[in-house]
Amino acid sequence: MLKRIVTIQDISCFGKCSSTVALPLISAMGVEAAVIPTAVLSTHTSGFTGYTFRDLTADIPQIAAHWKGLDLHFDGIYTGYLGSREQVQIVADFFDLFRKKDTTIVVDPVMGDGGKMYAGFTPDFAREMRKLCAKADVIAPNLTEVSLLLDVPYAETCDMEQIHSYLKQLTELGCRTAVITGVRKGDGHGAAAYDSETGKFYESYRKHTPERMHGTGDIFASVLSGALVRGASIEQALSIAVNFTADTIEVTQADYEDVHREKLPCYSVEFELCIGNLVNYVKEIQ
Ligand code: PXL
Repeated sequence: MLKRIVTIQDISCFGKCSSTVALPLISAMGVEAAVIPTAVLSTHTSGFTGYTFRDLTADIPQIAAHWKGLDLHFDGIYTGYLGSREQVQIVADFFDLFRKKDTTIVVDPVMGDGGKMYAGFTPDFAREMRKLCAKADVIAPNLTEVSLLLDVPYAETCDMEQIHSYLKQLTELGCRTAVITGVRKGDGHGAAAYDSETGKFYESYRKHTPERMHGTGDIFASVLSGALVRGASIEQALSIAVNFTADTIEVTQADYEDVHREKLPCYSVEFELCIGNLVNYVKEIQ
């Protein structure tokens, strides 16, 4: 039977991230995608100025109440960028309302990148976000978000011993599995995971590229969520998410004209050119 994910994150009308990435990728993975928008922005906030921002905090409980009346069932709940600190508790209540035995909850605690918080976020947002991480099955922070969640200094690169220690500390927030994205190892770039129930660690890498590109964290978390809901193990979901994200970065680098290169960080990656790869990765899931 067709599985269904609801993703809870903003709509950035231009700049390909959050919902405009999650919806097509989840659909491409053969999973129905529903959405609760947390805010509507004219663009995302990284690299653009003058963007509009409409906060939809008040709409979320109303959407949840309507859906509860419809008795909707979700196989997955995947949350990303939240539009206000108040939304953290509202989304936690949504988990309580819709979580069933077979629901997989993935929280991407979107708060920052490159050692900096995104515009509009404050340290008390990070403290609140720990509560949502506690209620998730899987969380997928980058190293900036790890530093905010664990209240440790940010470092762009860490050795594996440090990554393993962070992964364990993240699961101590209350989730079963923690994934850290943007992990560097040798000339590789990828992600590492820890399943606190089995005590096993997993890693997956592709070749590192120095250029920063926007939207890749949302691509990773969308694909991770889709793969888990399609029945992949955490090891397989990690590998599919790392490989697809790397595919999108490589295709974008090859395709971008030099004249556009300065816009690359905020125009985001050309994931559309890799949808066929994603369909093939999903076929590998047993
Ligand atoms: O990609 C994360 C993200 C999502 N949504 C909005 C953002 C960002 C990162 O900058 O600004 C609105």
